[in-house]
Amino acid sequence: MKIVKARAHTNIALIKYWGKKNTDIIIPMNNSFSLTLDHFYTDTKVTYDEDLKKDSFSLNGEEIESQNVFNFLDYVRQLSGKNGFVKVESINHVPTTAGLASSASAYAALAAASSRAFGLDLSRKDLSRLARRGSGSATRSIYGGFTEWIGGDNDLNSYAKPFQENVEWDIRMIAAVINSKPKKITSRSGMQTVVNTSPFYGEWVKNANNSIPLIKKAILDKDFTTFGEISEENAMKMHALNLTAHPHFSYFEPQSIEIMQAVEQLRQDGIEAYYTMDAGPNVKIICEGKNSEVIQKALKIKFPEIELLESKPGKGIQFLD
Ligand code: FM0
Repeated sequence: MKIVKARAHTNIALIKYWGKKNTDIIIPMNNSFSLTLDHFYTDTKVTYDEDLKKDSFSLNGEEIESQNVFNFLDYVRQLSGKNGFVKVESINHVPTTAGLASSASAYAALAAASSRAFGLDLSRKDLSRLARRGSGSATRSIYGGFTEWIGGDNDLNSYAKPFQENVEWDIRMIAAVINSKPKKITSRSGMQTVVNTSPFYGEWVKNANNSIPLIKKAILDKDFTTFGEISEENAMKMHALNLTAHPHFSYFEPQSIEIMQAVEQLRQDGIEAYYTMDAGPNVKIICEGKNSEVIQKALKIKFPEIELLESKPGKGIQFLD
């Protein structure tokens, strides 16, 4: 019997991954770039036990029959050359109301804990390749701080690379949690619809790839204006793409737009803040630590009902005792 526990944090993409060239092993169309966050994480315990008759998976104490998780475990078993089964117990420390993507931290933690439980000792690069097969964004959650996913074109050359693991810059991300129940289009299906039908998809790929050296330079220069503008513009391009798909769709809710406008107003008032959005209605605000409080106060006055969750840069994968 072998028990391994691992913790992985979520990440927020500043240059988004939005489309695959290989949907089986998850090879993305473009490189992406993210910041790992400290506030949201998944702890996963994997028990390898020769006496188990099949794999099992529980999330926050509830048994879940997830074919994606079981397929992932089959792959790890095959890599390890072993025949035994595992019991997987995950706890998501992502506030349930947040509606934030948790597949990134989930598959990064599962890759780390399950591979070690099956007796494998993978490098971080190989853990990143493994996590990628569970969910694309998980590729980047192996590392802390600023991370790039080199898209590549096959299983061997598609993995994340740390750009700056220990971020010395006081960057914050404030998630503005909107309480709505919009029709859910998963990132998995949304991005594929876009790849298959948007006439502008090729331009997106070029633009996203070109933005990565620019955002890296802004980070090295600690040029927050350029950093924020590149992030915000990339997010808006991704969301614009969704409107050009067939069938077209959008993750914007009325309140998402109101919050983005409030951030623009803050900028006009001289307080620097930028926004980004993923495959859901919540708005994530990027700012420097010195402005975080005033931004949160301003948003609380305008939108007293929304929840604000602040994160700082977070760590990469950790094995727990
Ligand atoms: O994180 O189909 O990883 O780069 O969050 O599981 O590979 O859930 F804004 C969207 C993440 C997409 C951008 O997609 O998809 C990003 C997004 P999967 P994911």
